[in-house]
Amino acid sequence: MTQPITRENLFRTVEQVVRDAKVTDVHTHLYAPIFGDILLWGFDELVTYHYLIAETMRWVDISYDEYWKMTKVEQADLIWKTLFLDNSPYSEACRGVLTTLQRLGLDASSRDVGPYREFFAGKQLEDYVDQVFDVANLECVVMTNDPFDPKERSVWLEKIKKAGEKVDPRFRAALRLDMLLINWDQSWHQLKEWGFDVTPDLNDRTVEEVQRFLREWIELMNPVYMAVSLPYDFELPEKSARAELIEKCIVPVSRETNVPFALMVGVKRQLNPGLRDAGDGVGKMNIASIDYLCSKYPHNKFLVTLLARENQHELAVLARKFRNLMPFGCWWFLNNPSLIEEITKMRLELLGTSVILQHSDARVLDQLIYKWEHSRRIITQVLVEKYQDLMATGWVLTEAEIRRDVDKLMGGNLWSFLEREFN
Ligand code: HDL
Ligand code: ZN
Repeated sequence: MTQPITRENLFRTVEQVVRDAKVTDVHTHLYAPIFGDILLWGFDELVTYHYLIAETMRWVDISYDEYWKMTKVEQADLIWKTLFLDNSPYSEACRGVLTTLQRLGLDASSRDVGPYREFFAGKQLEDYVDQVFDVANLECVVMTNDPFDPKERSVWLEKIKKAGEKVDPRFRAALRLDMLLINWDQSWHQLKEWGFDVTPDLNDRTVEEVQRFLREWIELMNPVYMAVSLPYDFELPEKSARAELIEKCIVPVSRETNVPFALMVGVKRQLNPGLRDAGDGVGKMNIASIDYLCSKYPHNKFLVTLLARENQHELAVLARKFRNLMPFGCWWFLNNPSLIEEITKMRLELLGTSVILQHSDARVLDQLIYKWEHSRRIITQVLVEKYQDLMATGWVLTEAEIRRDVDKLMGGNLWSFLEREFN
């Protein structure tokens, strides 16, 4: 499609360009098939996604323990009946299951889970990964890799490091450091057991050894970034092990290795422990902590996503002040059409094309299909509105320019951010 862009063909052009854009999904909880059964996929995993557990437990009177004692199929049957049959499934997480089934060619109108389960039972994982990446039109996804997770750690050390097995290049690593940063009183013991000469107080030797730990995992994982999910009351500067580890270990190693530090801030951990992964809440964070990091470390690169809607405007404004700050995604409780639209409009108006609009946060492989289908629709609508505003001034648009903009917004800005030198 090379004809000039007109008001008549604008929507069709933008829709096609956004659909054609092969996405870099900057944050997921997916794993390459080499990691085995910690890669979740299939109907029962889709339906027992922790978002749907939270929504189901609002309706049923069984205890949380009774729920957790159920088999995965029993849990899925309970959720399907409660949220899909006894109520209309228009919550974003419910709707997502149906979008995925539909895009895989299944009949969402049948409401019969039997054929859905048969469809997935017939799937061979490696082929199915190809199918999902094709339907969702993805370039690659970034995993969440935790060196303190025994199952995952053994794959990195035994299969990848020792046996030299390769990770599917469509799955890029992210070195996740929650355990190191948030549970230092336990993680230092683990580091010591692994042969790092550390003590609980962060003396010079311990700082050196934590830096060595980071370098070794960066060497092994080749991560796109180092990441941590921090609570809403996270503050920097602060007198805490967490703050010292960030400033004395992560920030220097991040700059030395050009591996950005991704801060994901705003969770209120385990408001309801009985819900397990579904038990976390949200709180407004103090943006001054991000301001502190970006201004004190102008040569470092920070990727930031915040969980509270109330933090989104100040994050976009802060990104206008600091070119070493790259906001990304509409995270978790923000990953809903009404909020994606609001946040995307605000970001385009404040940051132009210098932002990474979305990530899926997918925990189940098949979710990539619906999370990107839904986000593409909203991003298309918002972009059309912005291009219409441009055309109203007499500005002339080309399809090539729209492709250029969209590629940046749908993940290309991550790769160019990695190339930047902030001297
Ligand atoms: O910390 C995170 O990366 C969050 O995304 C949590 O994993 C959360 O439970 C989640 O899956 N949100 O979508
Ligand atoms: Zn996540």
